[in-house]
Amino acid sequence: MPVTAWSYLLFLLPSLAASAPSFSSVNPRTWRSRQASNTQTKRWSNDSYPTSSQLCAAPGAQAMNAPYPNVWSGLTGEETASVTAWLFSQPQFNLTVTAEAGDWDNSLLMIELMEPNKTDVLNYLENSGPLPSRYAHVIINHRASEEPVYQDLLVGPLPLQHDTVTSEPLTYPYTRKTEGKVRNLDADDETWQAWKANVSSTILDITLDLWNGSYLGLDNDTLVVFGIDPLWQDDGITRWDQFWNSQESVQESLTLLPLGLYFTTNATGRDASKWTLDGWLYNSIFYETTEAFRAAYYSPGFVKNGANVDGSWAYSDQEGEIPALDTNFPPISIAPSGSRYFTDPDQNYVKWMDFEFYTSFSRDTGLSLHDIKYKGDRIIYELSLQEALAHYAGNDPVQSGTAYLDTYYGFGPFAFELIKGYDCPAYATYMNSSFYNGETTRTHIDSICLFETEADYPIQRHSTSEYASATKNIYFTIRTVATVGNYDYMFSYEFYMDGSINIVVRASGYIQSAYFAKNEDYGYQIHDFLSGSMHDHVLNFKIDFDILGTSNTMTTAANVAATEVYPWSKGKARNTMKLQRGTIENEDQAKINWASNGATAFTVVNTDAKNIYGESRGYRIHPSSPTIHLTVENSSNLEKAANWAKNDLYVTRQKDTEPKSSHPYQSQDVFNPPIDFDAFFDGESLVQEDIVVWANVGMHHVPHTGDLPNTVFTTAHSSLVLSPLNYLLGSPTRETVNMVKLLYGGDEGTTVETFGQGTAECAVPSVQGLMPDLTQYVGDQVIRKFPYDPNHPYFETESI
Ligand SMILES: *[C@@H]1O[C@H](CO)[C@@H](O)[C@H](O)[C@H]1NC(C)=O
Ligand SMILES: *[C@@H]1O[C@H](CO)[C@@H](O)[C@H](O)[C@H]1NC(C)=O
Ligand SMILES: *[C@@H]1O[C@H](CO)[C@@H](O)[C@H](O)[C@H]1NC(C)=O
Ligand SMILES: *[C@@H]1O[C@H](CO)[C@@H](O)[C@H](O)[C@H]1NC(C)=O
Ligand SMILES: *[C@@H]1O[C@H](CO)[C@@H](O)[C@H](O)[C@H]1NC(C)=O
Ligand SMILES: *[C@@H]1O[C@H](CO)[C@@H](O)[C@H](O)[C@H]1NC(C)=O
Ligand SMILES: *[C@@H]1O[C@H](CO)[C@@H](O)[C@H](O)[C@H]1NC(C)=O
Ligand SMILES: *[C@@H]1O[C@H](CO)[C@@H](O)[C@H](O)[C@H]1NC(C)=O
Ligand SMILES: *[C@@H]1O[C@H](CO)[C@@H](O)[C@H](O)[C@H]1NC(C)=O
Ligand SMILES: [Cu+2]
Repeated sequence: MPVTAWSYLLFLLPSLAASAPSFSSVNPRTWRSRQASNTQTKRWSNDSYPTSSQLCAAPGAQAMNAPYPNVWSGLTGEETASVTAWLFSQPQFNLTVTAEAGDWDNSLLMIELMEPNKTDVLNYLENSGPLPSRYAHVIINHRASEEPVYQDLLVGPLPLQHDTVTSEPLTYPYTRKTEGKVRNLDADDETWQAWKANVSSTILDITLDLWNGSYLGLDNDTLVVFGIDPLWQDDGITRWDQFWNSQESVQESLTLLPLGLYFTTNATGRDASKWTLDGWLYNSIFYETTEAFRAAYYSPGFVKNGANVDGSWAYSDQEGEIPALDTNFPPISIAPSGSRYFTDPDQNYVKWMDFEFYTSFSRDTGLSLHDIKYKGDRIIYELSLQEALAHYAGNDPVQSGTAYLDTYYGFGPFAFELIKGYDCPAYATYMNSSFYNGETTRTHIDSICLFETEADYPIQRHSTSEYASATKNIYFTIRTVATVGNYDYMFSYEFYMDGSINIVVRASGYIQSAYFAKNEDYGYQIHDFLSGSMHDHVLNFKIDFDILGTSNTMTTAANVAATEVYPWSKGKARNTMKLQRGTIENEDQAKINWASNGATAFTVVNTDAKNIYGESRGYRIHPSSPTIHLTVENSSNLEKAANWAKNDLYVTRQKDTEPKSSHPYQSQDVFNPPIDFDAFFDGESLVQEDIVVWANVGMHHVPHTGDLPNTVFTTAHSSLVLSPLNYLLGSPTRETVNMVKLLYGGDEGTTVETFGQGTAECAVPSVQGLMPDLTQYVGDQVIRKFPYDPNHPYFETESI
């Protein structure tokens, strides 16, 4: 979340193009018949551990062919290069190569696959219809204009044939019909940097006196200036900015170093000569002019507060006394038989036990899952992050004015290479992710991990005086981490043997803190002059359920208190409870909060698919750890830009015109954003229709001293679980052999029944040998797309 002007400068709007599907004229049927699984298991090379017994399997997923080509996979390198070349050849776009583009040049921000319409994909999958045609989604940063805009375009069909290429404004996924254009409030970034330095230089005497520091727009600046996001848009464009101390080491402590001096600028329009400095704020006193501030500063009795200064308190390195035995190597898991799942790396397809799905990767939201099947039937068409909000509050205008909508920065570009053995178990397998940035495709190697692991509790047990039984709880995870500015979001999708899917978000990294002065109502004082600035994290997920077909209904079952007279109660009323069944009939009823006391179960069912007992088969959705919606009502920062954050969950009719709840440039026009989520709700029936659930996870985060130096994943954690409800006739957890039954207490001693469990009679290399070689960590790979030379694709390699 919190990336601010400083990092925004560095990362100016990259984008995506994921790895390449090979498309041939296959339909799902013919493709499936070609499917062959290759279960050959790789073994550890025995140079590190020669042994007479067989070596345990090395990591690496089993290979198989996906049942059909991944229609959600990103553009191939050639496709991206062809679209780039075509765009540069069209005079109407008037493009300048990104590296040379200034504030008044048009440049190419993004090229990625336009996700195909569900209508077309289902026609392909279910009616042997044609493969959906492929289009590129392009965003041009149109700045050669008095009114700069981001222009969303659709270019295609792919592959581009030069005489049939069409490009049109992309409008159908947005509720606002403005030809795919969104105004760009950040077009004048270079000018803005100069403005900030100019303002700051006018009080150099004061910054030197207060902090022995300067911000003059020079390389040797010792202060940083950044402020609100979104900008205030109710009366022209208002900015508020704050001085921050700069970090003194490689550790990114900047957001812990606020200095408590703020200024506001009316930055309306592109002509900086018309911008005005509208005042200063220090120690809760507002000064309308620099002269007034300076006069007060040099007056007797002016109160100067202290500075937050970088130091080891803000560093995440080991510090303090090492606990007893902590230097002994801790427990680790191993996968002696190798991976027990399949992937088709060319198609980004994954299969584990009775689950299978495809993945895609986008600039805005990172990893998405598609066509999730359980026991051969689709249960979810799409499971994807939509947006992440971090809404702050405070007694100062910068905290009060901050409500990051993080798809602006994008999750894709910040999904860095994972740290093997730390972010994911040592034996995990990995996928790469790619995104488009400034005429290059960047690849983050090993940025998505896949692994099975054993929970620290069994999924089932029971015991009596005669027997004891238990079943291991082995589950499968696909995970990615995005470090968006100071914050690290870990996204995990976990699949369990009971048929449930857990959507888990964790947060770590640096908090964005506030200056302590008079901020008690908005956070705790956590360091010398520091307040942990209160904020809400709300993350919206799209869950497009398809339970045994697309005709689905959201039902409710509430535990309600009741007073009942029964035939057997001899006329006496009994105080008790009942199950109250209901249905979310239409979109007027479809903005939902979790019931108090967890009373109501929400389940997406197919009422035409009843089990033998007459109950509708379905999947329930419920929090598996606390979730929240936004505390702030009618946010002055967000206006209509995050209407999805007001409730816990929503149900809408699936529409090709409503594929997403948010757009990366919502922050640029909060009163009239590209997608007003409220506009999805127009009273339509939701009974046995193709419905989509939009559900929020998140946390109220009031940082305390334990958030220093970094927030920890244990408590900054929120999750939702989707679990079968009357979906099968019994528990599918009985299918695994990884269970045991002990018959004991009889005359013959104890019998151990293992149900045909596999054994692990193999040797591992030394335990140290199981640990990955972290010197192989490489950052990202950059492949130039324009000018494109397929024979010499590597243009530069640098980390971001
Ligand atoms: C690996 O171990 C086997 C069995 O001990 C041995 O026959 C073989 O030569 C070893 N291979 C290498 C490359 O050391
Ligand atoms: C094309 O962009 C340049 C700046 O890169 C600008 O000076 C020029 O006016 C633009 N041309 C047109 C026709 O808009
Ligand atoms: C996807 O659906 C939208 C809305 O119906 C439509 O405008 C668009 O043309 C469709 N895209 C394709 C590639 O058919
Ligand atoms: C910053 O100050 C310099 C020197 O006075 C001036 O040339 C420039 O136009 C100013 N920039 C802005 C954005 O105000
Ligand atoms: C002030 O900063 C300068 C350079 O940034 C440094 O050389 C000097 O030692 C500092 N003075 C104090 C008193 O910290
Ligand atoms: C910073 O750099 C400028 C320009 O190079 C120089 O004039 C100034 O003295 C430097 N300031 C410090 C504190 O080193
Ligand atoms: C900012 O300046 C514009 C004119 O450039 C003006 O219309 C607007 O009212 C000003 N806003 C504020 C908050 O002063
Ligand atoms: C990831 O990229 C690296 C470097 O190009 C490549 O060696 C590796 O095979 C890729 N991994 C997958 C799973 O495609
Ligand atoms: C928010 O807006 C709604 C609808 O306009 C209104 O009913 C409610 O009172 C407002 N709440 C606040 C705190 O302004
Ligand atoms: Cu937080």
